[in-house]
Amino acid sequence: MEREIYDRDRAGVSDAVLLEDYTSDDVFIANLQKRFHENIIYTYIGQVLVSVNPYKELPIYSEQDIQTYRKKYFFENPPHVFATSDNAFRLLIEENRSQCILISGESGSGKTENSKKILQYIAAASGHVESVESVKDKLLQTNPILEAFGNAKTNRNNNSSRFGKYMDINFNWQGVPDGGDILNYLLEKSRIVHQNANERNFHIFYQLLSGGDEQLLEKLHLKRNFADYSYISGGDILPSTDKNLDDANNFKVVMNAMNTIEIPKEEQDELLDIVASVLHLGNITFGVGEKGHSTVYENEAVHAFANILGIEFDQVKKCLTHRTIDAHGDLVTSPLNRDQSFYARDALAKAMYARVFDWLVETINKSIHTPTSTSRVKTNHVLGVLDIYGFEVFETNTYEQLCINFCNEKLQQLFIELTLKQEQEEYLKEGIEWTPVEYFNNKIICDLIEEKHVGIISLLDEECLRPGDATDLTFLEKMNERLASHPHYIFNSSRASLVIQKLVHRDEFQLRHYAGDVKYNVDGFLDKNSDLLFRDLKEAMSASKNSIIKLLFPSSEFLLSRKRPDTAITQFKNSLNNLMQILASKEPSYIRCIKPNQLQTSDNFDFELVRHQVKYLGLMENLRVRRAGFAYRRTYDAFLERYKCLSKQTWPNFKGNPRDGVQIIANELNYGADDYRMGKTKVFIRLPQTLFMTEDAFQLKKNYVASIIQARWKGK
Ligand code: AD9
Ligand code: MG
Repeated sequence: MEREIYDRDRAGVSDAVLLEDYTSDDVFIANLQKRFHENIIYTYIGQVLVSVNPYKELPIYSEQDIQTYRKKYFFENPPHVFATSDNAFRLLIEENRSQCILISGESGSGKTENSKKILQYIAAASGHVESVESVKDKLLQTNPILEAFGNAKTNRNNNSSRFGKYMDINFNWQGVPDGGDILNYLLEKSRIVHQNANERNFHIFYQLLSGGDEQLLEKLHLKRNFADYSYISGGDILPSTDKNLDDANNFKVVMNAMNTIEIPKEEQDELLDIVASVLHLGNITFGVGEKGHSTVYENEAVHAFANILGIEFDQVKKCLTHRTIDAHGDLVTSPLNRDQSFYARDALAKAMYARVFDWLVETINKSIHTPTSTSRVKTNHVLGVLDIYGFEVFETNTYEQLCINFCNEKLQQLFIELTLKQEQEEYLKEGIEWTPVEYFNNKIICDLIEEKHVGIISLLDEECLRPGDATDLTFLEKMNERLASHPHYIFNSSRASLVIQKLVHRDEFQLRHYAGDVKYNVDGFLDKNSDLLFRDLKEAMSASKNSIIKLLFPSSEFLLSRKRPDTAITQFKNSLNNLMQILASKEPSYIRCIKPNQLQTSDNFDFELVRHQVKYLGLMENLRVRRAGFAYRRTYDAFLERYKCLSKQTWPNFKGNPRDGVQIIANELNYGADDYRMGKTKVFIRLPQTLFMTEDAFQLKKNYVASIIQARWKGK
């Protein structure tokens, strides 16, 4: 039976480029809504895939669905993440052009789920080759491990990724994945020591307590009760019915995945030792002793912590209550007060966990690196997938949001570089008449944040390194003074308008981002950016018998280096710039994810919530640019090869110049003069409708020919 694939207009339009009024966000969103209520969650804007989280399992990801999208042109099937995957996969394999798929959207919009579908598609579509099955399996199994350590339940998403992730999948000459490489960004380490109401710490803590057997828990001095551990009982500790939060079962899944990744048993044990030791660390408390100095309450937690990590008990006590400073070569030790001890304890917990997370990523990388080349391979056979936080605009935005929104500005820059510029250049190269589209170039905002010496990051670093009385507010004053005249920097001053004075408080500044205005509160900026760890803590860690901890806190860090390490935001900036270089060397595809409601329920489409996301994802601008140009283009050869059956003059073989052949078909199908342009090597089609019409004629012809052949066959 002929399968119905031409459901383009079954609900709304499958490509927003087809909307009559493409300037109205109401119309655009109504189209998404209509489709959503028909369980059609994917829609295109040209080549960009828009995905709306259905919050329910839809039967659209089966093996048969994979086959439907295998080796098909983009426009032959309804929009789908498999179409985006197939398109990238084929450009990679058939044309040797390395690819990346960039997924963005706010928390809970479905980025991670879509990224998993891409991996599922690639694993299935690349066929069954015995020698690499184990590599594919490993690639798939990286997810449960990283999710256990890097995901948590938040108010926005029960399985929220609290880190950004970029994964390269490498392919061998047969077009089969034979390795990969993962880069991770900005783990939200503050979650280790604090969670908001109804949120949780990272999954692994609950998994260990729920899924570890008696013997293991005894060895780790742990009880099965979440409420016993202060680091994980601040938020939500109630049992949940969410499958993502089936902790006991997920523990087994994670441990199995570690076996698949071939993390040696001893390292697995040491890893769990560290997880347990962080729980114990959180239970260490302090009192006030002589002269107001901090003292450690000698409870079970201190013993357990020292014991598990193999650090002398006295050294643990000392490092949590003292601070040693290297004053021009002289080591000077002074006691901490109680508050400082709590601060040191939390800083240690965060550093331990964040470093272990990096170690885990590196360990996974060692296991999945391509056998033929040991590290970061620079072949053309690479498909990258970026699953990273979208723009964040909350009631209160702070240091973390600045980092995240900076990242989004950089990605927008890349989008402009790779897509808009490239598009305009192609028209020029092909000699197509073309009025350049106006678009806002956000370079000015990237510069405002990252330019050397004058940008926000430099000013923040300057304040962090300045000895003496630097505070969050002196940092703000400095920015207000130096950036006062910048058109994208807004702040409260006696000279500002009353509206701004009311809007932006004295401890805030506002940035005019490409997607809209965001206010940032400076509270905590210096502390988070300096990210200091007292020397005594590093020294104690480096004395640990746990070989992972020993490796992660090398003595060289406090013995040799006098130079301060880069600040957190500078490290982030450098890793982002590195990422931009990696992405710029590839051809991008975009998936923009949308969350339909805040309640995480199915069949509920909150129009205003979606409007907000459409704005911050820049979708209307996407659509405007796409409409202004030509939606599709194809080389004359490729176009003729597919559609030559549509004219007697070109069928079965056209002997002349392919350009003339395409012209014959365009005439035959009555293309309007404005519907297409003939370039030097390609035909450019303005709207998908024209292409759909061509494709429909092609399908009709194909069916007609097939029925004639069938009739003849029967007649015989
Ligand atoms: V976060 O920034 O990491 O907090 P994501 O990654 O954007 O976020 P995620 O992919 O984790 O969101 O999706 C959230 C939840 O929505 C998932 O746990 C699923 O329960 C649900 N979801 C998302 N996409 C789909 C889908 N295509 N089909 C069914 C989905 N459920
Ligand atoms: Mg995610």
